[in-house]
Amino acid sequence: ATQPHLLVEPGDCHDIALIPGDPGRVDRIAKQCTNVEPLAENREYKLVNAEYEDTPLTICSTGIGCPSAAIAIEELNAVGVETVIRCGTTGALQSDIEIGDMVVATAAAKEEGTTKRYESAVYPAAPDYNVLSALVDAAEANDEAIHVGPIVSDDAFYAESEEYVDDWAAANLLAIEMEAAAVFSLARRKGMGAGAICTVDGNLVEGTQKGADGDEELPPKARNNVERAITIT
Ligand code: GMP
Repeated sequence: ATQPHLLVEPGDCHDIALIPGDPGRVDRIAKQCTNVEPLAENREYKLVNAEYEDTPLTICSTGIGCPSAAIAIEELNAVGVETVIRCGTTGALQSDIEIGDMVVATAAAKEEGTTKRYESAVYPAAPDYNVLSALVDAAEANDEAIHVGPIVSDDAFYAESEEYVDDWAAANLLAIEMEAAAVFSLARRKGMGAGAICTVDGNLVEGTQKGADGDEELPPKARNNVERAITIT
């Protein structure tokens, strides 16, 4: 049946989906692909099918936050997608992580309400090992500045105060974003593969906030990296 939010049905999508948060990034990723075929567009969800170096993929935006990302994972699963890779943005929590660097998540703290509706907070939000190692290998092969480690998925962008940021930084979490916990937890529950590679768009401990400019993008090299990563998974 046609899914109520993504507006796709079984058979429409490829096995692997790249899932940025921003629907605008769907087009920017698709520009680097061939055989681009628009699938659907509704609210924050934009979907296209495409090929990157002979690998067929679906690109689907999740919107901002775990509630919206959880709907995307549920409906991608319902139409047969097997692997989801979040390629988004994140704010650095360590001073040695620079804007434009990449963060590959080995876990996501569940600082959000969505996964608690599915399971107790003791269940881990972690990527699939095969996807994780493929992302690291691909990023290293591309000579990216990458940082591999745990991140936190928060619900409240504008409540990330200095004290709050310092707390997570002291725990040696690398970065903060808003979707990975839901992506990892739901994918695990559904038996899907999941991973996340995010470009750093600000440094919260250095006081460099995410830019107000909506068209700050992944640097071209980073975008290539994200897509190369896909071909390896
Ligand atoms: O601007 C919020 C969106 O970008 C969300 O989709 C987050 O995943 C991501 N993001 C990038 N940088 C940050 C940040 O510093 N804090 C939070 N909460 N989200 C960020």
